[in-house]
Amino acid sequence: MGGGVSNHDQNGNSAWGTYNASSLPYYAGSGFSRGGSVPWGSISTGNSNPYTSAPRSGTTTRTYRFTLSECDIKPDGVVTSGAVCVNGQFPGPLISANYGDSISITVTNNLTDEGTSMHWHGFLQTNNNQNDGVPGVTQCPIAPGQSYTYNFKAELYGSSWYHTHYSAQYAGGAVGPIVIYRPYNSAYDVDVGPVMLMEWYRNNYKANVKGLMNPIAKGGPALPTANSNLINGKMRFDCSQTKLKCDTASYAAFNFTSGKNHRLRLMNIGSGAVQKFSIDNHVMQVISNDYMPI
Ligand SMILES: [Cu+2]
Repeated sequence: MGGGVSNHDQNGNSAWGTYNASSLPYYAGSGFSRGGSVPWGSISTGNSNPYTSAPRSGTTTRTYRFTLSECDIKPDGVVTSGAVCVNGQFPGPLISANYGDSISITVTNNLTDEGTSMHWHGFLQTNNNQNDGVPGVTQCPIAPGQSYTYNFKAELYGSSWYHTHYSAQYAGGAVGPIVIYRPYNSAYDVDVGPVMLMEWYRNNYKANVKGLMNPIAKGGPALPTANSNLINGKMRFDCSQTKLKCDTASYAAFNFTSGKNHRLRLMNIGSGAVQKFSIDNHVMQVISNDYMPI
């Protein structure tokens, strides 16, 4: 049993799950107005096919730089080893764009002993396989010390996430949210932003992968058991239940305003677990699923 853990020790440079995480705007950039001129023009969920109607010209390129490296974090207050962070953050920074924008992301691999690649979950990458981020299939891994720039279009809209696609690096923390602003099919007052759910393993992801790859002759795959379930990278483990070094961690916190209608962008950023989500005494309405308005 120890003292409280600082936000930096718990999640590196990430502000997700703290009151410092600001709510999201209605669109990326300036020069627009809600209910007036919007980046996607006259496209609405009622008059368009989300798969084919992305604006084709006059859009902006959103540029990001990601560096992957090992990091010292304690998402649930218990010491871990071999975690991987994007820009020193867990969860990683937000990628956001307007529907139809171009996105350019340079990924630098600062790991010392593994390749990497980054996958943009849910995008179709039409005629753009080489930017899908699957090592051994659509690209060679990015070698340690090297960079690769991904270019793709925000061809769908809604909420999703990105993750490394090499080994199980993403079970160790190399994940983050994607938000593509879009025509809305339901009114809301406040965009609370990503609510990222993820199971967390005390064991290094390398040890878990080794267990999963165990040959049948040697007893077969050993399924790892998660130790905590995180919301925006945070949970408080009961320190009386472990002999490992453990400090009192913070729960995820969100800003809500009484009487307002809030949009939550739920993401399962875990590597294995199915998640259930509800809020006591509140009703939720599903308005979108996997980049598809409902
Ligand atoms: Cu994915």
